[in-house]
Amino acid sequence: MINTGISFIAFLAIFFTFKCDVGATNVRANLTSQSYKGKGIVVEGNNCKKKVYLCHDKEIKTALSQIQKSLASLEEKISAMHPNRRACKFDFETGLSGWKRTGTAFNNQPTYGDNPTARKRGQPAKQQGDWWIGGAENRPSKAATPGALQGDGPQGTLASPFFKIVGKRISFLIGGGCDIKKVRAELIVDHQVVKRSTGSCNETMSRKFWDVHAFVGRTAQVKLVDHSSDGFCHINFDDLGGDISCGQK
Ligand SMILES: [Ca+2]
Repeated sequence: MINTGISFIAFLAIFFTFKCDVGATNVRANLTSQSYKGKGIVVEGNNCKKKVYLCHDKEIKTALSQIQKSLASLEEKISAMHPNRRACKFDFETGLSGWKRTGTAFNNQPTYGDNPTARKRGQPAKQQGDWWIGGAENRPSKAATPGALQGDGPQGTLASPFFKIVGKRISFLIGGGCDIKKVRAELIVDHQVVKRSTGSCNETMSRKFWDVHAFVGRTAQVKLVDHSSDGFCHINFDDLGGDISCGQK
């Protein structure tokens, strides 16, 4: 979208340099709602001391039509470059959807509903939707006993499908344990762990973000790790999304 935005601005500048002929090599065009309703578009060039109104409504409509066509063409070119890629997120509302387990810690996932509240834990999951990863929970279906636990004993990992990093930020909900050496979420790029997060020793999940601008264009995956049976050693997780796309390994 950044490139699209830059192209949009560049096109706008070039168009009004030609169309409005203000004699400036670098022209900045400001589009405001007042401009649309009023006399036209305010064009302010490097050599201009004052803002001037040069375009009437018909020219504005023509300009917008050409801009829209240009953007549509640009979007088609971007799509053609990446025919199999699509924006994606992982929220567990339809199951694990390609996530792969090792060990037994995640055998009962995803968890249905706010299971901690169902057993009066006093720490609501605050999950997205109905389904989430509750590392200590044992409610893998709507029919299962509300509030049931598997506890901290089982260990294992749960790895996401591969995705492509396409922007600067990945976001997710995380909760559960707080010893990052034992329980955590990892971002893995080219078989290397490049980011890690854990909970705050509370079942309630909160939104966290990873700055991934250094990995744009790289293939990655998220792995949930539970390497301990100690107290509060489980990880809660949900709603992984942000600047990622799926469909290509
Ligand atoms: Ca969810």
